[in-house]
Amino acid sequence: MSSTSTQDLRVGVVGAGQMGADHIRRITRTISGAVVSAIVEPDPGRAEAAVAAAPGARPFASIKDALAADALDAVIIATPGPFHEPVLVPALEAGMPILCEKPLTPDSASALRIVELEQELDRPHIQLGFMRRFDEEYRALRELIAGGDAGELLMLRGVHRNPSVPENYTQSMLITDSVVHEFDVMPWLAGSPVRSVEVKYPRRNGLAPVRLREPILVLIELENGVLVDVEMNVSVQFGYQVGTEAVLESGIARIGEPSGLQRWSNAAFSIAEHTTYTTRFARAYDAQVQAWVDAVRNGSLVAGPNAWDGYLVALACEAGVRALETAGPVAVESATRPDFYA
Ligand code: ISE
Repeated sequence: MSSTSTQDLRVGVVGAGQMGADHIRRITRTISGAVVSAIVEPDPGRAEAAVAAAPGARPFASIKDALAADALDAVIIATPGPFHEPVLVPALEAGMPILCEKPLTPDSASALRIVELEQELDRPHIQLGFMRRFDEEYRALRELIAGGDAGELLMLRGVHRNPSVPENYTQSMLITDSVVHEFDVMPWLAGSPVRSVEVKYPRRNGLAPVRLREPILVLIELENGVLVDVEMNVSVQFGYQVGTEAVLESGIARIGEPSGLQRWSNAAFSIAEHTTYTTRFARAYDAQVQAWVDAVRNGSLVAGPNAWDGYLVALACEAGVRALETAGPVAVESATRPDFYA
């Protein structure tokens, strides 16, 4: 349990569903220098459970009410993407530092509106919750690629497998809810933005819900010529896997292999496998939230992907959703990055 002090950052959490509840538990038990002081959650049952998990936190009906009561110093937004903009706008207008779960907003036009509003402040205030950038293996892979010891990066391969998905998960969410992470992390690994996105359909998994045509193979071309392929597969039943392989001129590097309990029994060898992202990326989420809290407390405010990164990902998602219905690559064209985000 983290100890609390009067200097602790007072964090308001908006949305106490799966990720919001996870962050509330994390801030209360693991993170140092912060407490959960306000919770905005319309569902009474969830709100009650969230307040019970965070001693001292007060429930509010809206972010505006929490801001008016001066109940927070910074905000975590963990509602579904379509509800981000109505929280981001008053929070930015109040000058709040923000950790916003992915996506920034559901489309590039609204993402650009947020980027424009943020530029009325003196510096970036929004960090995006692309937690993979805080995963130790992803960080090591990025360092290895940037170090150049194995030559230039040529290709990246990703596997992104979920055991199953909830009933509200639709075909376009293969892109906007799942591949969205690849649109952030692959350019970050390769040091180059997305140029085009193409989707190919292999044989359909008969175990997928009838509304989904998956798995899909996503081909992402980066501006520097690196080609990325991602297997997006959400009905694999057996576990949760996220892995990446980098093909370099004189070497191969791979991350995301199963690790943990090794077992020999019944004439077979096995290694424990994750079944959900909250355990697979638990350490990454901890590191992400701690880095954000530290950045807010030391005044730098952002310690990871920013709102401009969120805008670029929104553009790639739009191309990806179009690519679900289009033969061949769909181009991504971005506005010019303002110096504010340099
Ligand atoms: C989920 O929303 C996530 O963000 C996970 O990281 C991803 O693996 C999963 O496919 C999404 O549904």
